[in-house]
Amino acid sequence: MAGEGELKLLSTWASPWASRVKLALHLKGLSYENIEQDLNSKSDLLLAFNPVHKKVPVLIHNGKPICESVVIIEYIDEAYGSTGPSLLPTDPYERAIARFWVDYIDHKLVIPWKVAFIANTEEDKTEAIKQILVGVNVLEGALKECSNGKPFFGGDNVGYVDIALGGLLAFLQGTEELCGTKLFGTANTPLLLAWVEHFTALDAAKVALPDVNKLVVFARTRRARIAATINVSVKN
Ligand SMILES: N[C@@H](CCC(=O)N[C@@H](CS)C(=O)NCC(=O)O)C(=O)O
Repeated sequence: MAGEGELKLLSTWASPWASRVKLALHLKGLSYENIEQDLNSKSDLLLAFNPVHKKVPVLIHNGKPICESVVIIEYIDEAYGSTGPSLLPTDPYERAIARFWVDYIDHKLVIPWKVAFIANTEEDKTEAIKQILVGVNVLEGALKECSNGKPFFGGDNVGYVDIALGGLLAFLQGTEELCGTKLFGTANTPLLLAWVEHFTALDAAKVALPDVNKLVVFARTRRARIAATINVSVKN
């Protein structure tokens, strides 16, 4: 059967993409072996199982690798269809809508977030933050539409969009410290603010998400390293 057998996850504790997969695995009630990776010195296992991108997360199911967080979540949902709750809606139209919002999160939140995080001019940073805030406001509207007054994008239960956004949550919560802007507020995003409370209270979130303060320290160190690399390559 597709959903039987051994699950291993190549991940790092700070990776929001790996957090997505951990959330999906916990929500489905699946046990797995987590194999923490050192991205500064990539393991033979990671290079062998994700030779194209050489990135985490990689889920290894009965010895076969699956890469890319959203592909992995959909795989888990399909391969373990009869185990735990469904993560994607069963209705094709609702599935398409959920996929649309996950794509929106990856393009309209994540891309400008990365720019704001490493921007070396105030102008670039301000523009990127403006784009993130537009994205957050659009997501507030999406939550209103998708949730029908329930706590999650998936309604009463956590679904695909919740997992995709939830994996990023520790980074989004650290945005004020890392980029100088608070993303969720009572005035502009009351629904997302309530969503954060509901989401962080889940057992799966407690297990899968990193500590925000630890993540902020880690991200600052990483940013300093990226800045040093850029300076070196500019000088060369
Ligand atoms: N689109 C990928 C992103 C994965 C990703 O960027 N992983 C980072 C860790 S957060 C990584 O492994 N980076 C290693 C590298 O870039 O060499 C996904 O959704 O899984």
